[in-house]
Amino acid sequence: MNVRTHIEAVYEEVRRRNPGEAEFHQAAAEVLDSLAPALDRHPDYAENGILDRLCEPERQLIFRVPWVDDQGAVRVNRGFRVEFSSALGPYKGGLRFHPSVNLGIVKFLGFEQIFKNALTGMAIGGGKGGADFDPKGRSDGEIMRFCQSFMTELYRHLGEHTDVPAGDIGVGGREIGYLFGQYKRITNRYESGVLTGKPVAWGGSHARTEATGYGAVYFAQEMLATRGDGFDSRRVVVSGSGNVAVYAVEKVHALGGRVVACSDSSGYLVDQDGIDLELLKDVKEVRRARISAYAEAKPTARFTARGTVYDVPCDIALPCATQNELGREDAVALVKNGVRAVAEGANMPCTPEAVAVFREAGVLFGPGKAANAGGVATSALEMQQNAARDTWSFEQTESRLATVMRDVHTQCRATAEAYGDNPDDYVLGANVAGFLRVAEAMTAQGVI
Ligand code: NDP
Ligand code: 2IT
Repeated sequence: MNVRTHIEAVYEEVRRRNPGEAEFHQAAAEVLDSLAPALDRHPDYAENGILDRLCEPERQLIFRVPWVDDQGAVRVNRGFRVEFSSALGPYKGGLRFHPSVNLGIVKFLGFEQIFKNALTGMAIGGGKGGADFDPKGRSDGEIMRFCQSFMTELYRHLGEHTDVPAGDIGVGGREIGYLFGQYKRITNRYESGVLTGKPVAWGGSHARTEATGYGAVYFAQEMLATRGDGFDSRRVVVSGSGNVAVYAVEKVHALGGRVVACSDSSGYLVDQDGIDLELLKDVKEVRRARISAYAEAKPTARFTARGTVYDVPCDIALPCATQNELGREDAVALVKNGVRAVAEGANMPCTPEAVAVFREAGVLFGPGKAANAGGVATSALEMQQNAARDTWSFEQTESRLATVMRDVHTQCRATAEAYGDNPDDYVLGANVAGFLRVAEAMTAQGVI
């Protein structure tokens, strides 16, 4: 079988079977484009239909989520859970609550999650879910009722050995708490390991809140170290100002760098003094306000509603908001301003055209499935602690996270070298290394 023809046929089937799901097509193309050298060396993978099976989720759930708002009006949202692959462990991946959520977006995220989770070396399969619910401006009571209704359907598909959700955009500790409470009530089981990202006070892991942002910075640090470089005294731009962004800022500052800009969907903020982390946390985590509130509180800061955060000159860029937020023009601006490294804290924030610009310019580029793997890796550490009814210290957990990120980085480079000709090709390295681990398990488990 000609490997390239096979890959092309699998991609055509993805497009035919999932019409209109642009983000899923994009994520599938990105992985499939890397896999020819792996299939060349393992002809049995094509014969066993590994790619054909990987591109079709094991199970896809779509359900109605009715709830009552504070005015007494009935609202209806659409809930999703795509259980993509259980080759390496229970389905694992976050829940996203955002008005843009649709099946194609959940599928792209679930597909990415398969390879990301494989890269961590842990026993977790891939899945993702969420709802087209907009939490902005909703009261705690409305959030609680929504989460309870969401879980009233989803609980029957979950379990610590079956499917273990966590947070993503719009889902943090508060939502995980409400979801867990409803799961417990319906099942009459205190099953700690059924959700991760729980508050530390009752079964959550230390360092899970920080893990994705910290991990992305560790990954960038490893990439920079290959060129004798680091964060010290470097100017950094972070997009977004949510969970991943805030803790990326925290770790950059701990390593001696200076984050000069961050953003949210309303615009971006420049503070050449360096982002004041306490103020940022107060605005985003405590007050749940817009980022412009930061500029109102700090005279050195400037808020801009137009343009993009990538216009701000920097040495290192960490996109931590959402998919396709960094396009070709942004990449050109970053390169023109001398960017040295880009690590994706978000899932697929850089468009393929932007990635091509970085590649041509020789900019170090860490794709999300490697660079943001620290979040799900620490979720797997939370599952380990729950299974053992144990609690590790912050230091112990963070040190395990740092080791995982170093290992992911080493694995990407080694695989890029073994299957291509450039160890800096982290895209090839991450895709092939993740794929090989999943493909081996699928082969051993037979055609299922
Ligand atoms: P949060 O909800 O905490 O923060 C999201 C941030 O991104 C906010 O600043 C938000 O701005 C901005 N944003 C979201 N959607 C858009 C949009 N359509 N346009 C512009 N800005 C947007 O989410 P997280 O920090 O958890 O997630 C950020 C990214 O990281 C996502 O891609 C997620 O999939 C990825 N990720 C998250 C992990 C985790 O552990 N949480 C793990 C690995 C990856 P606004 O408030 O204005 O909407
Ligand atoms: O994209 C991701 O890896 C996450 N949102 C975290 C998933 C998890 O299960 O911790």
